[in-house]
Amino acid sequence: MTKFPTHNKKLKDWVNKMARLCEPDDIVWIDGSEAQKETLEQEALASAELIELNKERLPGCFLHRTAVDDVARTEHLTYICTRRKHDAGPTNNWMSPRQAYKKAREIFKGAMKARTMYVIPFSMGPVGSEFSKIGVELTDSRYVVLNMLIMARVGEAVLRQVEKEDDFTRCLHSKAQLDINKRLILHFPEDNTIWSVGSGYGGNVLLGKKCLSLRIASFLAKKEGWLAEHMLIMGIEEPNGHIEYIAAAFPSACGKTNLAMLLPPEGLKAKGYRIWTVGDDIAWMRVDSDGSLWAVNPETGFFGVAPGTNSETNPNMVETIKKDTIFTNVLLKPDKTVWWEGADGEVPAEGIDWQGQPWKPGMRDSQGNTVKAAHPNSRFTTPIANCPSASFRIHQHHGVPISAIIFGGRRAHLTPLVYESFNWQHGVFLGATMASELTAAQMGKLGQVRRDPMAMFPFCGYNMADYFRHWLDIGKRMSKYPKIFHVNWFRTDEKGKFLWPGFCENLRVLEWILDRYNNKVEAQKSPIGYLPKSGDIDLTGLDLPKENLEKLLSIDRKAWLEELKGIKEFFRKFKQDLPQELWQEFRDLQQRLKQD
Ligand code: GTP
Ligand code: SPV
Ligand code: MN
Repeated sequence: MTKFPTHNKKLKDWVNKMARLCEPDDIVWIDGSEAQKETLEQEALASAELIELNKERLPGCFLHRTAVDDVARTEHLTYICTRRKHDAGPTNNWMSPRQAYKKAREIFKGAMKARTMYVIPFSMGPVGSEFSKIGVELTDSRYVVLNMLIMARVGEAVLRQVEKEDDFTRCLHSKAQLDINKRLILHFPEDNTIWSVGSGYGGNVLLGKKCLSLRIASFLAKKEGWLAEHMLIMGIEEPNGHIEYIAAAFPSACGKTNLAMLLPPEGLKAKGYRIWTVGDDIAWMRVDSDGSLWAVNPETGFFGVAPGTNSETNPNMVETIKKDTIFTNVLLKPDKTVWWEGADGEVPAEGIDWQGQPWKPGMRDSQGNTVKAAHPNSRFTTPIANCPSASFRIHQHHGVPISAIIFGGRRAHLTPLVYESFNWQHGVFLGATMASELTAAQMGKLGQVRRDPMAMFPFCGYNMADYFRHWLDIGKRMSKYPKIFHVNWFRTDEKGKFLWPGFCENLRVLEWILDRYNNKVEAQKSPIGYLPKSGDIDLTGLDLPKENLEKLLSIDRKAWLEELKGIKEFFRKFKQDLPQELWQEFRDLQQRLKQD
């Protein structure tokens, strides 16, 4: 066995213990060096975990294919393992820690035989910032190591931090047999521990991301008085140089990445806005001594959705992924570049699809369905540092002050393009009652509407009723509130066509949001919140039929009263735990909808 590069007893004991369980042939400590990364890449090419891409056109880029039943987060195999079931709440799968460890131990036992166990010390957030959390992930997957090197701060400096803090989140991962029947994603918030086995898919195995930075972090955040959220963070620079920061929670594959790095649309160019990307998936926020809310992005990379990414929808991302990027489950072209549905350029005449099979456009499977070149949840892992809009404040320990919080979902009907909450408590109600149509980001029924409070349904590490209470409490601790808004880019007309062009045009809505924050425009009161007055969303240069905007901002009272039934059913799941304030908001909304 290799030498330990640390004297920390907790860490050494734990690594030894896990190695006895998993029985790897060897243990390698990841030091964050370029040389070690290159060695791992070479080994991954030799073992066929990675395929090298065109060195001239995609320098430093690789392709990886997962098992066909391992392409998205498996929420039904994801558990919160607290001693009391009640602490996991009605929205989480629960297992007792004793049973969970026992079940998983059987799968982990000897799982790393003939493999190397990598020890990855990582920091979520700048190393040493009081905002940051340290984790150590043990894994038998080089793909995981190489992804973690992009997504988190990894290496020596982190080890020194572990020694200083004498504490870290214990993250154990093994591919084991990649058997979906022996797959478990287990969280033990009370032990600061994560065990993931039987998967090789991003959200299940890059344990710093959803598992630590959302599920474990949300639990810690509740205890320590801050917020861990599924949110993008972006800065909007006005022509005078002033930058206003916003955070937005949209469910998986609902447009966080696109919004976080948009380029101003043609019609607004004259106004001279510039967008700065702080993060596209996770925000850690706390109330600072100035009484306002400050946010950091704990990650250093993007794990973005490939399909639909092109120079029109997301030019900054197209630029970012030209180098140092790992592509997962996309099409391999004969010239060793990659392609996906909705990518730039012509549809390739042939290639190797995400399942490793020869592919041609228009191919059909045995059931007559079109064979996709890339999996709908195919992704790329790429460093934020390569993004042209990367904010200069990414590494600042303090983060950025937040002026507005935006909640949003994918709703074909009902919710308007944008509306503003009456106050913080009403804003929390908007977040708590969010709903969205399911996407390919998790295994399950596409398109089905489910309630997804604050886009955290799959990621809250404790009872969501307590989470709502925590949001209400945070509001009481601030003297300068961000305003809370709700947006929906996905409303459709009778023919199912999107009413709003979306993507870069969304800046027009952000502009209204900031104008509201800065008291520059009035708004129109409606039963559900404040709506923009006609003319207050700048549509310069946009060819949007007038009736579209009317439809986008219309409120169908009957449909809203119907929606209340779904909300009531959802709230009732929390029994007496649901904060009374939210029932009050519910009754007030009901009354407003029935009035006038
Ligand atoms: P996760 O990484 O899964 O947490 O999701 P995300 O919210 O970052 O998702 P992403 O931005 O990658 O969303 C991708 C999907 O949203 C693609 O299908 C895009 O085409 C679609 N999308 C993004 N913005 C818009 C928009 O403004 N309008 C419409 N209609 N679609 C959009
Ligand atoms: C999501 O599904 O919300 C993601 C991708 O951001 S994953 O990390 O796979 O969960
Ligand atoms: Mn996400």
